[in-house]
Amino acid sequence: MSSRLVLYHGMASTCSKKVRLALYEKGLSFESRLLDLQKFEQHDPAYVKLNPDGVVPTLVDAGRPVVESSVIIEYIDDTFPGTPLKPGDTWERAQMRLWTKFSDEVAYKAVYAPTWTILSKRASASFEEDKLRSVLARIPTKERRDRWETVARHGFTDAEMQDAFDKMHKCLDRIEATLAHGPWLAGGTYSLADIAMIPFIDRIRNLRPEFMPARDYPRLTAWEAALRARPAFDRAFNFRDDPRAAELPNM
Ligand SMILES: N[C@@H](CCC(=O)N[C@@H](CS)C(=O)NCC(=O)O)C(=O)O
Repeated sequence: MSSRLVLYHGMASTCSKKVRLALYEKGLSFESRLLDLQKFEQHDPAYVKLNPDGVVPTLVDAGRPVVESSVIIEYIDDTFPGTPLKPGDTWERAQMRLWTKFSDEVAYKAVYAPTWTILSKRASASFEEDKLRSVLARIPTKERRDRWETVARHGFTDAEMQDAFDKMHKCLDRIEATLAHGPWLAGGTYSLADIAMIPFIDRIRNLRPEFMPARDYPRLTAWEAALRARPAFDRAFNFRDDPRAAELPNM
C-alpha cells in the first residue's frame, strides 16, 4: 500500500534530518525517496517540479508538495495528531519560531561550506569541464549554480570558512545562554525549536568537536544528551528505513 506521505530527502542533509526527526516524533510513517546529492539527483527536472530550488527536503502529502524544512516541520505538527511539537504558551511559541528562523538563517550557513568541502570529494568526477557545464546547466537557481561552481572550481575561501566557524560559535553560545531558562530551547516544552537546531549542533560536533568542550557548554551538552536519548533521534539521524541508506554518506 502506498503511503500518504512521501519524503524526498538526503542522507547526510541537516535539513532532511530536521524533517525526519519531526516525522518520527509524531510517530508517522512515510515512503522514503533518498536522493544522492553528490550525483545531483536533486536537479532532475521531474524533482524540480516538486521543489523549484532543486534542494531537499520535500514532503509530499497526498500528492501536494511542501518545501522548506522549517515550513515542513510546522506543517507536520499542524496536520497530524500525536504529541504537539509547538508550545501552548504563545510567548514560548514565538521563541520557537525565532529558533526555526535562526536555524535557516544562521545555523545552516555555519555548516554549509565545511560540510560541502568534505562531501564534494564524492562529486568530483563530475567536475571535469565538459561534465561540469551540463551539471551546472540543470541547476534551477543562480545562487545554487554559483555555489556549485565555487565548490567545483576552487572551493571556499579562507574568509568564507572563517565566517562559517564564527557562525558555529554563535550557535553554540546562543544555545548555552538560552538554556539557562530551559530545559528546552523554547522554555519548558520540547518543540520544533529543538528539532530545528539539533541537526546543526550534531554537524558542528562532527566537524569541529573542539569548539564545544563540555566544560564551556554544560547546558548545551546536557540538552544534546537528552535529545540523543529520544528514540526518534536514532531513527532520524542513523536513518535505515530505505535500502539506499547504506550506500550514501551520512557524514
Ligand atoms: N532552506 C532550505 C535549504 C535546503 C537545502 O539547502 N538543502 C541542501 C541539503 S541540507 C541541498 O539540497 N543541497 C543540494 C544542492 O544545493 O544542490 C530548507 O531548509 O529546506
